[in-house]
Amino acid sequence: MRFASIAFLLGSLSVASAHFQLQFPTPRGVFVEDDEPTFCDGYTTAATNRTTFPLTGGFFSLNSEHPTWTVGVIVSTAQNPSSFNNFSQAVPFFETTGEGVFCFPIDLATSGVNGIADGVNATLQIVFDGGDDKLYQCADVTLSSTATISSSVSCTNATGTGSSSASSSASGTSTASSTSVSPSATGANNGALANSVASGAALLSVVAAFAAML
Ligand SMILES: *[C@@H]1O[C@H](CO)[C@@H](O)[C@H](O)[C@H]1NC(C)=O
Ligand SMILES: *[C@@H]1O[C@H](CO)[C@@H](O)[C@H](O)[C@H]1NC(C)=O
Ligand SMILES: *[C@@H]1O[C@H](CO)[C@@H](O)[C@H](O)[C@H]1NC(C)=O
Ligand SMILES: *[C@@H]1O[C@H](CO)[C@@H](O)[C@H](O)[C@H]1NC(C)=O
Ligand SMILES: [Cu+2]
Repeated sequence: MRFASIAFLLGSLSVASAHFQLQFPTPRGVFVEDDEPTFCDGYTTAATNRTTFPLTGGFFSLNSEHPTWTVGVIVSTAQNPSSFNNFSQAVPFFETTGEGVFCFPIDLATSGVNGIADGVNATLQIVFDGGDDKLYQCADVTLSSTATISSSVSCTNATGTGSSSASSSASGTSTASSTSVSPSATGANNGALANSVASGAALLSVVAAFAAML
């Protein structure tokens, strides 16, 4: 029993400290790990400094701290969307694997969402599920039929050629990995990783104290 409780606590630790961070387009605000299971990572007001985003040939990139995950994008053309009801599916959900930075195409012009047009303000909400919870980050953009994404914005996949989605996905059981900090994570989120490590260490000492009391 005692071991079971400790194992349970350790299990929650590894799950809670592994999420995702949107890299591009720039998210509404700095990543807040604890708020990521809520609408727009807890940011309920649209940013006024919007990223100019291409109607066709766009992409979004994120850093995944989960080994197996599902991701999709929903979009709203409301000036300040406040509810999931204001969003429509722009990129259908698909499953993929790998930790680190990943980049996926998004073509809003062919998404079939009402109101998508040149000059329109929109909010992209990335919906990510790595097995612990559905997680959300938002980016506020202005759509443009002429803009292209600067070549200084990187678009790469941690696994090189891109771990494909539709492939025979093993069992569907996304087992939580036993460690949250993987050497494959890129340097892009050292702060977030450091936080994960720090909070992990803090929780470990709590677990140790708890174990000592038994
Ligand atoms: C888009 O958003 C910006 C910043 O919030 C605002 O100043 C501008 O008027 C909006 N444009 C349209 C077409 O609604
Ligand atoms: C908007 O401004 C904030 C605060 O200066 C900054 O952190 C963020 O990166 C900016 N967003 C964009 C899309 O430029
Ligand atoms: C957003 O969704 C809320 C809740 O359903 C609704 O009341 C509101 O009218 C919507 N806003 C827009 C701009 O569609
Ligand atoms: C990354 O992999 C996905 C498939 O999982 C693919 O659609 C995408 O084009 C790849 N991105 C790059 C930059 O190769
Ligand atoms: Cu997570």
